[in-house]
Formats: sequence, C-alpha cells, structure tokens
Amino acid sequence: MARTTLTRTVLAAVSAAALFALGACSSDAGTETGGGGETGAAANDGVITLGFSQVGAESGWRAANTKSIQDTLTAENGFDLKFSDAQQKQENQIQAIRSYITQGVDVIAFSPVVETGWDAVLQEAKAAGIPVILTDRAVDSSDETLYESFIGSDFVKEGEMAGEWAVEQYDGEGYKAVELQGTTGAAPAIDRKEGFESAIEGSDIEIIDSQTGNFTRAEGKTVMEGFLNAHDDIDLVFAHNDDMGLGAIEAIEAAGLTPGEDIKIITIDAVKDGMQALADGKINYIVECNPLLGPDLADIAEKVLAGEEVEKRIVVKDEAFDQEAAKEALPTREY
Ligand code: GYE
Repeated sequence: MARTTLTRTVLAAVSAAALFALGACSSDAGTETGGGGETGAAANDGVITLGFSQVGAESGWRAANTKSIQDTLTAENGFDLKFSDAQQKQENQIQAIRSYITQGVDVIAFSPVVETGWDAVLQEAKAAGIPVILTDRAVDSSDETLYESFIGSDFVKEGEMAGEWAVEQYDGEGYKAVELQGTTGAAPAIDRKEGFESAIEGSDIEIIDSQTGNFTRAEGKTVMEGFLNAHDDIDLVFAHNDDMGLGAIEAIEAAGLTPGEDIKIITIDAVKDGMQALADGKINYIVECNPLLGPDLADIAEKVLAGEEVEKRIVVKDEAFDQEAAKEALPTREY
C-alpha cells in the first residue's frame, strides 16, 4: 500500500466563476455588492481577503487541516486570512459567514459542520456577490450555484474501502461489529456509514450497535465503554475517525482486553497518532483522508477571483494502510 497521492477528478469543469468574479467586489465597508466589473482581488492591491469558518478543533485531522490552511493562505502568498473556529456548532458558522459578508471579504470558504441548513446564508453571500468555496465537507443543497467549488474526499468511498478490507479479512468468522459514528448530520458520518454498510452487505459481519462519538477521542472512549458494558461479544470496531478509535483503544485496554487482537479496529484519517497505533498493532487498518487542503483552496480562490473557470468538484484521492504499510510510512509522514 502506497502513500496517498492527491489527484483531482474533474466532474464538472465549468462553474459560475466568471459570473461571480464580476460581482466579487471588495470594499472595506462591504457596501459594494458587485456589478461594477472590477474584481475584489485586483481592486485591493492584489491581496485576497478570505474569510474561513472552520468546524472546530475536534480531531488530529482537523488540526492538520487548519495548519495547512493557515500555512498556505499567508500574506507572503497574497492572502489576508480571517479565520474562525465554530466549536462544532452550525450557528457559530452561520454567524461567522454573516460577519464575513458584512466585512466585505473577497471570498468565503468553510467546512460545513453538518450537511443541511445552509441555503439562507449562502443566498446572502450570493446576493452580496461574494463567492463561496466549500472545503472538506459538502452541503446538501439543490442549488449548486450557491458555491463555486467543493474540495474534499469521497467519504462514501472511504467507508467502502474500510468495509471491503473487513470483509476480505474477517468474512466467515461471524464477526459482531460496533460502529463509532462521526458528528450526527455531518457529511463524513453519513457517507462513511453508508459506504461501510454497503461493503459488508452479503458478508456475515454484523453491526450490533452504532452511536455517535462526535469525532472526538473523549466521546469515542465513553461510547466504547458503553458498548463494552452492553455487549460481551464485540469482535470489531469501525470508527469514523482515528481519534474515536484511539478513545476506543483506551476503553478496551481499561476493560482488560487487547486492542488489535481481542477486538479488531478499523478507522479513517491516518493522522500521526492513528498511524502510530496502527504500527504498534493496536489498530488493524486505516483508510486515509488527506487534510492538506490549503494549496487547493488557495488555487481555487485565486482562479475564482480572476474570473477563470474552476472545477465544481475536486476529489482528493485516498489510499489505505495496514500495519506493515504504517511502519513504512510513519517516518516520512507529514501529518
Ligand atoms: O475525518 C475527522 C474530522 O470532515 C473529513 O472531520 C473530516 C472529518 C475527519 O473531525 O477526523
């Protein structure tokens, strides 16, 4: 298994970029709402003011994602980054986006904590002539003109890869599995669940319990403690991210069992701590989710403001690691 390569798949080449660029005027007071023909970036010494609303700081993946964005969207690279952390609350994200609209930023980017409920605020951004770029997670909206581009992984595929490996390794053993779901309503939680379930269909692996651990280590541990109290026949944990898997490891060890042996563990992300646990034999398999989205975000923001066509969907391709591959990859791992 090799390390991940970032590849792009063009699903729809043309977006409303040109239209938005015309309307994307920037002003300190945020009163110009477009139609004047000059782009915000050009009108503002070439500096792109980008308002980014991050989900939170819930996981190692999120920390690496934030770092990638902050390290890329620098003054040196021509950006004035306004960054806010929503602490996993949709209302905080909506508030941040409204504030970016009021400030008249050139472009807004965000990673939506949950899939639904964005249309109203995105309409406001559109009315103000401010283009929006989605990173990491998708919105569930029937109006694709509300955003320019969505950069992120295929979460259904990630769940499928996890499920396919489980079937390959364990089908025929009658395994009982428990699932630690990500944040309720979040795209990666919905999609990874769907992908995993479809991959194990027809096998004798059975999911006997499934609850959210909100993508955090602490909640992953608590939920796993509950699973261990309720069931004495757990063979496998499928955790929607490494952090919840790491929390599950703590609960399993506290119960006097050996993670990776008595109870097998499959997770998604492949961040450093997860990869270390995989190399140590405590996790059995990890599907990668690449968090280094800063460079793609910078590139798309520049193109949108220059009136160039951008890809409506940029898929970050993910691979996967077993224990041997983790040992090999760890020394040169970026995150
Ligand atoms: O897998 C998890 C994080 O949206 C892909 O969010 C991201 C997920 C990631 O909290 O660790």
